[in-house]
Amino acid sequence: MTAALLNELRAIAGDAHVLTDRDLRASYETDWTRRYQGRALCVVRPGSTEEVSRVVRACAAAGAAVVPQGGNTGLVGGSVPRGGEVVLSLRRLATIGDFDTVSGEVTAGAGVTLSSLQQHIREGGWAFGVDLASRDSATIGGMVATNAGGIRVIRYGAMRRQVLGFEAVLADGGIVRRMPGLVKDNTGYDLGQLLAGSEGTLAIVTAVRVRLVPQLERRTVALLGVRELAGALEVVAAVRGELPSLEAAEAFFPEGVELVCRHAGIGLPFATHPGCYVLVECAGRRDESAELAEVLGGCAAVENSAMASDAAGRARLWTYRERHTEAINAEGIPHKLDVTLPLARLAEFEARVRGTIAAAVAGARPILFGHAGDGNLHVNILGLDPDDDRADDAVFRLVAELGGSISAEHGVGIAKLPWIGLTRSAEDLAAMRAIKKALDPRGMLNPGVIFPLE
Ligand code: 2HG
Ligand code: ZN
Repeated sequence: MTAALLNELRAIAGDAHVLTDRDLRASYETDWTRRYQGRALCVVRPGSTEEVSRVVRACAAAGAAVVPQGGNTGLVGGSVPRGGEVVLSLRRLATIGDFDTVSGEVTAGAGVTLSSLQQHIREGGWAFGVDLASRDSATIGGMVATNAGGIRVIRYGAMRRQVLGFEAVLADGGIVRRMPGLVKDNTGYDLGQLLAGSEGTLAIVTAVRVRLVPQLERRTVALLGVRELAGALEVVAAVRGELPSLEAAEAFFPEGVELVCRHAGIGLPFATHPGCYVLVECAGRRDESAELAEVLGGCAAVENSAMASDAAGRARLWTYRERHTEAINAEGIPHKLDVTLPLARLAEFEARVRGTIAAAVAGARPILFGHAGDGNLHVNILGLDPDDDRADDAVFRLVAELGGSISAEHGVGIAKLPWIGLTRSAEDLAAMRAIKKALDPRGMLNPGVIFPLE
């Protein structure tokens, strides 16, 4: 059976695009954190939507489950096999087409990386509303499938807000196309929005039509030191209230800055650490540094500040935030808990979570950072065995107690399966299961993600 399926996949995608060799499979079988890995039956790399459809049909006929994969930058184990599935890589669907410079819309194949989309639309004077540190590898299809957020959500929303049209392959191989999509279209259910955040469990996104945003060249970044997160939130609220050009509002702490400085070989931003760092970026058609400086001048919480409007200076300040993930990974294999809280409870969460982790596992090393404007913190924990979930459990329970969600922008994957019931009711889960059953009755698409294996 396996040999017959492999031959069929070769006939569809070509010999060179069915990888069975262990070394060739390896990078598709381990996720970015290295915490999640599994063996694939093979990796297949179809070159068109029709080929994706034929691959899915062939797998369905052979009873082989499919794990769709984009840039494999996911952090919750949702893009790698659990054992014996066919990994369907969408990276070859990398065509960018039909760029409408009047309406500000473009069509991207699922395998287009974020950075290549950004470069492509730049010349037409447009930008993309979602940006994130893994831009060189993360793909548009994967970003829709996970409803990725990133650093500009405060202004433009997460991935689902960018989607106007989509094309996807269903579990039986059928193709649904709503292309190019319309800004207004209330003809029944919005399947594109349903697929955003479905993590490859309902259908395989093969292309999307996305809305673009104006390219705003005049940018100012301010890195500030405040005593504690509550002060950072005051600063963000003040800037948000005064300057609609606010595009990013990030928070991080000395523990992470220490790691970044060591890893990147750079000095501390200020002579001594403040209790909490906050980075804000404003972007517009004209320079707004004076306005930003005035708002910040009125914020009593600000103890240190550095501002930059030139590209090199802005990049230097962003380094302290953007290099957290890689600096942490260089230290060991972290547990990554991407959580979100009501803004009003975020400071309380931050004040309690380190103690919660220490009480759960002595010696665990938490590093917190995230998108302060969205109530989203990335609680990274080093010093834990991959399978030791005592700290994860304690953190998720605290999140639930404070009215938050166990996944903000990274998804459920397999990492958060045991805790989904903490922040979703039984009725809610039953409705989600009914949708899964309706679209993928045999459970062939990314089994074990969001819902446990049956
Ligand atoms: C970020 O905000 C990403 O940089 C990754 O969401 C977060 O590494 C993480 O935990
Ligand atoms: Zn993030």
